[in-house]
Parts: sequence; C-alpha cells; structure tokens
Amino acid sequence: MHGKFITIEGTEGVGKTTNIEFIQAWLNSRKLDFVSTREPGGTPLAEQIRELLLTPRKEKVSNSAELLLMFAGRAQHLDHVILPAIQSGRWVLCDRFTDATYAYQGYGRGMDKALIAQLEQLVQADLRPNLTLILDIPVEIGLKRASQRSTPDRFEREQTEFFERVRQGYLSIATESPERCVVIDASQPLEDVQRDIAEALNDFLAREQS
Ligand code: T5A
Repeated sequence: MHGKFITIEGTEGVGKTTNIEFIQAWLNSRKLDFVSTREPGGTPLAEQIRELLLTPRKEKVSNSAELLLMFAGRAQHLDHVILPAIQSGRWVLCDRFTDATYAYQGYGRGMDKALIAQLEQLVQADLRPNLTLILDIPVEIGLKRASQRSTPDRFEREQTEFFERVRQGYLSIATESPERCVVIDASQPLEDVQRDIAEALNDFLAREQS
C-alpha cells in the first residue's frame, strides 16, 4: 500500500497531542512506516515561522500576514517532509494541516475561503489528506484544558466567540467532506476518545485494503 496522509484537527486543548501518541502506537502495531509531524512547523524554517505566529506581540498581526505565514511554513514542510515521505511510501501523521487554515483564518478571522483555496492550490496542488480526524469539544472545556497545560499563546488569547466560529468551521468542513473526515467526541474520557479513534483508523485501513 502507498503511504497515506492522516491529519488530526480541532480547537484549542482538544487533545491532539495526547492522542497523537495513541495513533503512533496504532501505526506501529500495524508495522506501518510513518513520519509524525505538525503544523505550523515540521522543518527548522517552518518551526521559526511557528514561533513568529504563536508568540504574543504588541503589534497587531494582519490577517493576510497570518494567512501567508501559515502557507509559507506549509510550502516548506511539504517540500522537505510530507511529499518526500509520501513519495517513498511512508505514512504521514500531521498535527493540523490546511483544514486549520480554513477553520482559523477562514471561519475564525473571516478571510475569504476562495482566497484560501487559491493558496491551497498554489502550495499543495492536488495533495489532500486521506483521513482527517476532527476532535470536537465545547470551546470552554478545551480552553480550560489548554490553560492548565501552558501559558496562552497568541491564538489562545482570542475571545471565546473566535473559537466558537473555528469549531463550527471544523464541523462544516466535516459535513462537506464526509468521505475524508471523521468527527470524534473529545469531551469523553480519554479511553473512549481513543476507542473511537481506533475504530476510525481500523475502518480507514479496511477501506484502503479492500
Ligand atoms: N493554526 C494552525 C492556525 O490558525 N492556522 C493553521 O493553518 C494552523 C496549522 C497552534 C495554533 O496555530 C493555529 C491553531 C493553533 O491555535 P497547536 O499548537 O497545534 O497549533 O494548537 P493547540 O490547540 O494549542 O495544541 P495544543 O497542543 O495546545 O492542544 P492539544 O494538542 O489539542 O491538547 P493536548 O493533547 O495538549 O491536551 C490538553 C490537555 O487536556 C488533557 C491533556 O492531558 C492535556 O493536559 N486531555 C484530556 N483531559 C480529559 N479528558 C480527555 N479526553 C483529554 N484529552 C486530553
């Protein structure tokens, strides 16, 4: 089987980092060779761009600058990590990808989705994830979890309404792409979340092998 591209998405503190370890263990248990990476970030240059994007600053970051920095990091990440891995038959597991841009910059900031689609085409051509797990949680629970873990970054300082729009954005994306996206109720106890993730992964693998 050729390498597959799996992404994991969701609003702040939804449990992506926690569950990536679980997905890594699942991939290992199936003896699937994979690369685990993240966005923004994933290469030294793209990690510097991540730092620029997440550091709280007095200067207001313009929506266009934020959007272009997301795609600048993504272009670098695709060329140096994601595409070489997929082309050599490895799987890629990525913590956030372009759905985050639609959710945060599109639905959250209100940027034109047609413009985002143009940048997506420029940077990715036809590449899209094969499977996207969208962890869904009420915004206030996620923010509480995130605040217990670390000091808020530039995005985590946004108002609750911003994250409500982001959450609804993710749910709209899932409705528009049901063949690719699986929504997981991340407000459940961790073992139930992971049971649902395993089911989604097993279904995906069975489909790919049939
Ligand atoms: N961004 C990103 C954009 O705006 N556009 C883009 O195109 C891209 C790619 C950084 C920011 O960049 C923005 C979105 C983000 O704001 P990030 O670092 O991936 O991206 O985002 P965060 O959501 O901040 O990631 P976190 O690592 O902070 O959150 P996680 O990974 O979702 O949550 P996690 O696993 O650290 O869990 C948080 C806490 O909850 C507990 C964990 O133990 C941890 O303490 N927890 C649970 N507790 C109870 N029950 C469960 N089921 C639990 N699951 C986890």
